[in-house]
Amino acid sequence: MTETIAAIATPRGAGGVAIVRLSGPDAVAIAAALVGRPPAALADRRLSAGVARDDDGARLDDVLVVAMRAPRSFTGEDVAEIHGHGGVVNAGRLLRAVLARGARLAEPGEFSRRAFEHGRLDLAAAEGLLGVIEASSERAWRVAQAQLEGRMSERVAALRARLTAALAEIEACVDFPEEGLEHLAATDVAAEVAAIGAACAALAATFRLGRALRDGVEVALVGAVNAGKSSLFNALLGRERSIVSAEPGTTRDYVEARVEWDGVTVTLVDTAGDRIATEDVERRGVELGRERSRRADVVLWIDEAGAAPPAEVLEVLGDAAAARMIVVQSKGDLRPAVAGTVWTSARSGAGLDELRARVLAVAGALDGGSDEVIVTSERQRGLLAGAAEAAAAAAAALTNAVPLEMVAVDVRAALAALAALTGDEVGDDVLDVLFARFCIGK
Ligand SMILES: Nc1nc2c(ncn2[C@@H]2O[C@H](COP(=O)(O)OP(=O)(O)OP(=O)(O)O)[C@@H](O)[C@H]2O)c(=O)[nH]1
Ligand SMILES: [Mg+2]
Repeated sequence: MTETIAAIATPRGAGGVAIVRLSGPDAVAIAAALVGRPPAALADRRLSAGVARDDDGARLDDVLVVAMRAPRSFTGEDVAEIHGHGGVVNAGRLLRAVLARGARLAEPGEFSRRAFEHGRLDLAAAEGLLGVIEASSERAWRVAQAQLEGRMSERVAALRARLTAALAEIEACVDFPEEGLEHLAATDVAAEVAAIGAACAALAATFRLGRALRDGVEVALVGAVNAGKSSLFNALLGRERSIVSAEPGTTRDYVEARVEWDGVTVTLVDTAGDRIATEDVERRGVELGRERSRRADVVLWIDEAGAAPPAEVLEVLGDAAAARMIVVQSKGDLRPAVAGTVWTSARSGAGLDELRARVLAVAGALDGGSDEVIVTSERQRGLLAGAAEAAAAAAAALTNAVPLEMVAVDVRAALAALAALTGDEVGDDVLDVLFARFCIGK
């Protein structure tokens, strides 16, 4: 027996309306009882006004109640919603009243999970749904809506269909070696499997952008004392947030601020200037700045003369420091541009647009105008990378004349990863395709 679950579906706090949502076999009966009516009195998908009362008949709130009976509901089960006035206490009282009538408090994500279990949305779409709810920029929202709409699932389904067809060819050759092997060579299954693997890898690689859109990117400004870091930080921010002065060693602690560039949330981190500090406070400040810079997605090395960072700085920044570093020439109004740097002036604003674009490019988040099918979760990325690896292994095995049974194992592993992405299992579809394409009865 499935239990009937209930939860407040609207955000906590003061608001015009709060919604208590129920799903499960008793959802409609509980909502109806709350307003003192029989379940049949709630017409499907029609709002009914009523007075919600607790078990003892005490008045709780004026509400609107709606029943959405299975299967035409979000979860695919009977769903009911109670729309009451907003407010933490009011919504809490309504929720307690439905719990008292037999509903159980829902676990996080349990409504969506039930929707998935009843086939109302697949796993990729469920992740898209989460992305829509969590989107902090228009661009992140667009990507999430495309995923909710099924773009990722369609793409994965197409790859699965191609891979299933390739597996069918391979399986046929396992069963009928003489006729099969010639057929396999003629259709060039190896090239097809390799192409599918490459497509999976390309899709997995979009996660850099997906993650940037979801979590934002961190950009640390580092350099020697007085290099103009805080001035550039303020100029990029468009307001005076960090203290600027001609005195070297002005910034003691790191300072953070958020901006949005091209729909990507960017956290700028201004750090204490690098020098052999004599005071404890400054030394600690430099250390904290370095720690912060080590985990930044992009590091701006700021220098008035446009000089590259010393080896010691690259060492401190650790892995792949050079790949995520941009050398920025500061105070450009005082000197001509040095080749190989981004030439900027905090005073005149020169070069700031170019710097923003370079930051997004290094973070892999440049707006290419086609943010349609973007991997937005580590789960999806891992599965696609796994599928890519297995497909590449299968393609290599095919060209190296490894026994076909073993090739089929790799192809099945790739298929299983793709199936897991949308939450399906590899079913009998492989066999279905095989039998449909070859005349087994002969
Ligand atoms: N002409 C000119 N001067 C600048 C520019 N940017 C910064 N300065 C000057 O350079 C000096 C140092 O600037 P800051 O922004 O405080 O430098 P910083 O790198 O944050 O310095 P510390 O925090 O001490 O490490 C100040 O006197 C600024 O006015 C610029 O674009 N043009
Ligand atoms: Mg500073």
